Amino acid sequence: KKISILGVPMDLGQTRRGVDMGPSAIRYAGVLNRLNKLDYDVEDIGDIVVKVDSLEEDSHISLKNLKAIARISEELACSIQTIIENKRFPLLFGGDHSIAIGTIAGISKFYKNLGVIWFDAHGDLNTEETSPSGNIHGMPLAASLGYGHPSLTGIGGYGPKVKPENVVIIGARDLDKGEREFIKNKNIKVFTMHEIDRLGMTRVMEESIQLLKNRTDGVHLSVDLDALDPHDAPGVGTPVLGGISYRESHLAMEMLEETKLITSAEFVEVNPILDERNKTAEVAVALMGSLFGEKLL
Ligand code: DIR
Ligand code: MN
Ligand code: MN
Ligand code: MN
Repeated sequence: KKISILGVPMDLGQTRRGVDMGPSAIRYAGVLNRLNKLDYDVEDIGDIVVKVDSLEEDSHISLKNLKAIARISEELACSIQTIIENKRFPLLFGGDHSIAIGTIAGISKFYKNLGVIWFDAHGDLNTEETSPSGNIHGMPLAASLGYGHPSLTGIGGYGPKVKPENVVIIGARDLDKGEREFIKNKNIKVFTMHEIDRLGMTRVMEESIQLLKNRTDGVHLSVDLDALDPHDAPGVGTPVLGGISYRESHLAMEMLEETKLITSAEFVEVNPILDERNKTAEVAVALMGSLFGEKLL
């Protein structure tokens, strides 16, 4: 398989500084060596340029950095399209989770029924109306489903990108009121930490894979590092106690690898300023190892 790595050093979707350094931290944690060892043809095409013009934003809009995020998302969607046209697997490094709007806009054009597996402590299902923060990193999944500001839902010139029945959220433990209603109304499959505790990660992954396997023609994996317990992944902007353990997260990646279901992936919210000796970037790279076929024996 051929992999193209693309960094998206965008921190405009939230207010903690440092997540723009995520791509460097992940590269520094040795991702290229790790994937090369697995006999992949890996190319690193560098980072998207994230330039901010302070005069660009409209102060009447409650969504923070809306125009810049929309502009960068369009560029990201274009870059991803090129990667897929070259028959390569897009592997993205964030940046905060708002990058997923552009990622999914680029990918979804190639699939009639794109599936999405969303590892996150949060739902990222807010819209302008329901968001408690105005932070766009809390909205990318809603935008991809076609809900939210038209500048976000219309990236790539089309939408919705994903159908609610093709989405699985895993690891949720901090959902806003509006997000809970959204999940109920749209009947979105969510494995909260409660289900992970009760069923075990094995069953959760078996059910997720079963759900998406026959229904989708490609599956995007979106990993917010805050899905993991802050003990294992402290370098994130919005840590929430009681998350997925290091081993559970690896088991999930290993099971996905066995099924060969995943056709694109992104690892987001790594914030080296909040991290402990690059631990969170190292966890992200280790998870990529498992996702791409590293075996314990
Ligand atoms: C919260 C936090 N639900 C919001 N979201 C986070 O601002 O919309 N997403 N942290 O990763
Ligand atoms: Mn997220
Ligand atoms: Mn999150
Ligand atoms: Mn986030």
